[in-house]
Amino acid sequence: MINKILSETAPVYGFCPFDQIKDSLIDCRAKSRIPENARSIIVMLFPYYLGDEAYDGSDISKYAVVPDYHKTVTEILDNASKKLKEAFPEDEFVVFTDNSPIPEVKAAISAGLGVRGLNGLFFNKEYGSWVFIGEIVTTKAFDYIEVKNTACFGCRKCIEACPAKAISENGIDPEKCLSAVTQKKGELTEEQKEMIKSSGCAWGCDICQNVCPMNKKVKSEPIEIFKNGAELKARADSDISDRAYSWRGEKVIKRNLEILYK
Ligand code: B12
Ligand code: SF4
Ligand code: SF4
Repeated sequence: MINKILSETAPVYGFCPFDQIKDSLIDCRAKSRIPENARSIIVMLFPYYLGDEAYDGSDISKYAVVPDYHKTVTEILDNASKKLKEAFPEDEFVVFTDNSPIPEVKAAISAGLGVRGLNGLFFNKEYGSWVFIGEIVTTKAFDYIEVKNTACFGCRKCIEACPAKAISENGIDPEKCLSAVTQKKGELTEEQKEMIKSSGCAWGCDICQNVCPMNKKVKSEPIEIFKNGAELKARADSDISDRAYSWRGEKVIKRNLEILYK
């Protein structure tokens, strides 16, 4: 029963014991939603890669081309959690994605779904890093698998290609990362503006993923909801509420577009 519900929800999923994550929870408001006596995290992957040709002429990163995953993935997870609650009324099932106290890269690795790259991201064997991670934290226990090797093969291509020099052997410096720069409010430095301009990307940054050998020959089989509604170019002229760049407000994406095109 549980596998039927989960396989209808995401093409890849696994179970991580909550105990393995409980000491590295991210401090955020969503933390209070974690159920008391949480025992497991059901980690699910939502592929969004549309194939390289699909991005010709795009001016935003791949994750922002598809409809905002915060909404779409949350809806999918809410639906699954309702079904799980019906099947197991005595248990709790709480849904998170991105805005989550769960360090999702770590949880996906602990669930045996893939490895961590030097660029800090999670890579699955079939889909590469082009997956959103979503999870259901539950009071239910599962059979867990033991996870051994979690590292990428360290070719350093991501370190060399990073325009912000944000990646080192110790992980990424979130302050320097261009993806974070594109999300910053207010005035940017000349150096930051130059970085956006030369990347050609008005929102996010895909450089350390584009160069990674683990992303070669991966499946371009996005989940159903991402097959429609792709928008290659950012816009700030109409309702952007279904776009991943909307959460910082219209001013930020407008500023970035001006940097790119003026
Ligand atoms: C904050 C955040 C950002 C910030 C900061 C990123 C960061 N790595 O700190 C910014 C805005 C820069 C960002 C950018 C991006 N993000 Co982001 N982000 C998050 C968020 C909300 C929290 C990450 C976090 O703070 N984790 C906690 C820290 C402590 O974990 P950590 O950095 O991995 O640190 C661990 C390890 O590095 C390790 N560690 C730390 N130091 C050291 C040192 C050594 C020596 C060793 C061995 C280990 C080690 O221990 C830490 C604890 O486990 C997650 C969602 C979530 N809830 O997890 C999404 C998430 C990681 N982001 C995501 C995405 C898609 C992106 C972008 C690709 C978007 C884009 N195209 O622009 C970029 C990629 C940038 C990059 N290379 O990481 C996805 C990643 C999916 C995947 N396949 O991995 C996530 C999981 C969201 C989701 N639900 O899908 N992000
Ligand atoms: S580019 Fe090389 S070092 Fe960087 S994440 Fe990919 S395999 Fe690891
Ligand atoms: S997302 Fe871009 S700026 Fe950030 S670490 Fe990767 S290559 Fe560097």
